[in-house]
Amino acid sequence: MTTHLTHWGVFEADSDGERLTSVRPWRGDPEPMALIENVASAQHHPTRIDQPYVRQGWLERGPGATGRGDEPFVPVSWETAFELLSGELSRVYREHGAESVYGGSYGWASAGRFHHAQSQVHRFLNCLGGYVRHVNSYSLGTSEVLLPHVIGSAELLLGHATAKSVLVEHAELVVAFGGLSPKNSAVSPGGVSRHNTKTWIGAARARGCRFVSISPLRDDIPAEAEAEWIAPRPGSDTALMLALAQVLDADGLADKEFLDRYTVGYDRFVGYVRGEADGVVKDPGWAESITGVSAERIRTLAHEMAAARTMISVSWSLQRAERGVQPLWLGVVLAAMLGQIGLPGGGFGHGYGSSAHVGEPARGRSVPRVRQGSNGVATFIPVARIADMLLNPGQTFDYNGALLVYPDIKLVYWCGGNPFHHHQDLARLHAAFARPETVVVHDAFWTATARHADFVLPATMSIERDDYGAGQNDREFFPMKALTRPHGVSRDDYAIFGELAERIGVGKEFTEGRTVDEWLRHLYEQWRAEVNDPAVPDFDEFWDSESLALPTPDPDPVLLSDFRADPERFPLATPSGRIEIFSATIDGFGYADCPGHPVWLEPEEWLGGASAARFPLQLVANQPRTKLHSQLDVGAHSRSVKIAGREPVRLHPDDAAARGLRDGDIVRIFNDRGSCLAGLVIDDAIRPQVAQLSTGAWYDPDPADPTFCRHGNPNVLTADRPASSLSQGCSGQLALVEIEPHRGPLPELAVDGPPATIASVAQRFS
Ligand code: PGD
Repeated sequence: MTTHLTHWGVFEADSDGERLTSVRPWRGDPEPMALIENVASAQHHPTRIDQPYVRQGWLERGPGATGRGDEPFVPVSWETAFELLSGELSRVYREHGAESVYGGSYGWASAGRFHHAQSQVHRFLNCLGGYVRHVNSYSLGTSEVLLPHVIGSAELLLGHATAKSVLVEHAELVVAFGGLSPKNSAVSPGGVSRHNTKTWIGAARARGCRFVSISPLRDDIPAEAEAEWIAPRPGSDTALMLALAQVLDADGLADKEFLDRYTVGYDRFVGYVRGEADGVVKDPGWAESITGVSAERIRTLAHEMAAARTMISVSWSLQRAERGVQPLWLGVVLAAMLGQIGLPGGGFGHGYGSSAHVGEPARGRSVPRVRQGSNGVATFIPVARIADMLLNPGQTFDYNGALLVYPDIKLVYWCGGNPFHHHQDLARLHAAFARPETVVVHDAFWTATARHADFVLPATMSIERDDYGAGQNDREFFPMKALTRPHGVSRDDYAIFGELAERIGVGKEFTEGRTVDEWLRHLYEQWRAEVNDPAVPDFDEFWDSESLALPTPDPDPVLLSDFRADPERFPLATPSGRIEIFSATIDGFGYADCPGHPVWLEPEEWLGGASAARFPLQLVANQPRTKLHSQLDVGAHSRSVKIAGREPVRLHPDDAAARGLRDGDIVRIFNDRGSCLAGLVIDDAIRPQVAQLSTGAWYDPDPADPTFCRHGNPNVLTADRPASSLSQGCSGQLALVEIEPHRGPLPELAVDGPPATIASVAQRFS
């Protein structure tokens, strides 16, 4: 029996060396997740990549895009793959330079610090001279850009939030914009050992805390919260928040003392709320017509917030949308108006329901990690601008006050991510991936991204290699011993890069002459020396232990308590040192879609807009419940909820009835960008006029039509439109759609098996 860490939890497993024979939740986890069932069932699935492959056209004609994503693959030996790919990398770096290589390679990959896929690919490409990188994430692309202007740093809210234990003890009212989703808070980058969402929410409720969940989905908060459910039109939370601010101001409930001492720009903001410039008072009546929430409830909620110790929580999903800057900024503004920032149980939180690590006390120390080296290329893109970059080399674009230029990319190297899962408007991404001369992908599975590559190199799963890891703010550091041998002839990303580096002449720089075992020891012992704590054992003792407990110096932190106590001594890292309700910096950028303080700006796609006449349902493309992103979509738990193999879409009974749809029907969801099939689940936990189709079904395009996904990937429907000029962040959470019954025979899926391969060509190249 050995334990193993995943982003979604720790499990104990028995193995016969080839496969896991039994998998159980780790004894230490009070709320284990069924997601662990995906691991063993996916390991030897037919979609596992068993050996290296090269696209037929690339083998026969050399670098060039024609046929990418459509042609069959040729199985080749590792020797052939290394020979061809090392030659191609050398050619591209020699002929076009490092700025022609996109190595941003976004993705969650697997838990484990040494085999962290992005660290490995970045280190490798840095040894070759560098690469065009990405900044920010799909999760938090807007927060990461906005929050430094408003409170000085995003990390404050993510890594140093008021602890959940403090909320349990002190919060009287939690107003959760975007809910407190139990499925999202079960996951954390790098792993989570003890799930606790239901526990802390149940304990707070038992103490008398009230929860108000503001979301189109009733189950965006656990039943333990016994929450009041308020369901505004998706994308209209900004108007609701402005009306709450208006009541606080008009009814004399705003904490003037706090606003004067700790913030700047309130006057500019409150003038807007009062309608001084545009003549529109942002009162509850105004907000009711936008949000659909009764003016009376908005008014009473503002009073309840002012009367109680109130935590305003904004989920990450709210900023992953068009105009995503506004509700996030307003969450901070409302908390400032209540004057409770820095007090236990009050103030502002961002992501208590979005990732397990938010609200866990910060660890006193990090864990060992691989050094990525230095990048010889300065050029970067905000991560969600990948398709724009590939389609528009040389074009300029805005980002956080700068005017940047897209580079001309010849080679894309992806390792540990699935852009044909995570990006918006997949047909457009399909067109963008037809631009580079060569695309290289390492993955364990035949994802849609692997199918859009020229070189497909089989990577091990984390259960097939030795590693160690700990999630962000998680208190357990786990040895992760290999549980089985690798599937087929797959290799660790490190081994693949090591061999390529050797052939290109930078082997010593990449491997520093160490095997995996030597790296694990070296990094651990280096870390142990830095930590200098007698309680930390040597590597051998750690390796044979179940886990090592990591200290948390302050188990019950309160966000910004030091700033509240002494704002002169502990200023924020904003230009004013205070909370910026009006940011002169952002105002100075002159973006029409992002002025200097939060405002209501109609999104292009929302139920109150003109396009809702043709597409009257708001699609919520949120995170899935039965897998992490697209990972292990072929696993047993993920498959258990599919309907005729398609991803489930949830719809309110009234909307289903209006379309003559029945539970279990296969439906077609469509808009002007694309369409997909899905299996219908009728559920009154969904707000009327909303359809919920989570992300994660592997994109399975009709061979003749990349806009049509046969499996149910919502990203054929979402727009590749930045959340704002400021952030250029992902806005994939919402889109307008219509739904109708699927007519005609059900098309077969192709993505649940391997792609077409040609062995006869292989013989010529072996
Ligand atoms: P994953 O499915 O986790 O999705 O996008 P991301 O690309 O991170 O992809 C990880 C891939 O890495 C998998 O294919 C897995 O098999 C592979 N992998 C795992 N371990 C290894 C390894 O060791 N080596 C190699 N080479 N490969 C490995 C997630 C992204 O999607 C995120 S973070 C968010 S928040 C976004 N959310 C939304 C959303 O809310 N709505 C929409 N419409 N779209 C979104 N997309 C974004």
